[in-house]
Amino acid sequence: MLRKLYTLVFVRQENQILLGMKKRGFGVNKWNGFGGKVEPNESIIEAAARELKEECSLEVKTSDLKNIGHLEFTFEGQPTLMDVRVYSTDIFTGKPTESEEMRPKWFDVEDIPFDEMWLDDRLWFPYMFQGKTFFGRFHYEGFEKILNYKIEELESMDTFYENRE
Ligand code: 6OG
Repeated sequence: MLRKLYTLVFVRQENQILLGMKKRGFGVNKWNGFGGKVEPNESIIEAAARELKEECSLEVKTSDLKNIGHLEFTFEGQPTLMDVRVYSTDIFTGKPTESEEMRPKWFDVEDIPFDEMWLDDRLWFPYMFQGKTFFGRFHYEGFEKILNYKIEELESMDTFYENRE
């Protein structure tokens, strides 16, 4: 199966999390973190910082991005696996600003708009909010139905990647 690498960044501030309403393309009309495809000439973490800046103008140092999770998405009948590296930070500069791709908005963590998000989010966000590192695998049929999935807490992201190689 062809694996494609993506990033997904969540910016935190006190009791809030920054989400963006996707205005076009994959996941349009859903709130999500900020991210996208890793380009051939950059590291995953550089891609994470670049996408955050492109999509909502916030700047982060790569050393302040914490890898908190690993998500894999497959879609029935499609040959590619989306390999999504999830990062979190509460250290950033700038003010969230709307871009052509995303409309950013702060949400209280008790008030996440799950009804307007990917179905998987309500399954793994609790791990993120409890400060756990996690692995999740989701197999979708279309975009609104999960046929099967697995989520587990990880001891650490480092041991997860060491054991996969
Ligand atoms: P662009 O197409 O904008 O990158 N992504 C998902 N995020 C969640 N929470 N659930 C999913 O369930 C997702 N599938 C993809 C990865 C797509 C962005 O959307 C994320 C990227 O940050 C299926 O370049």
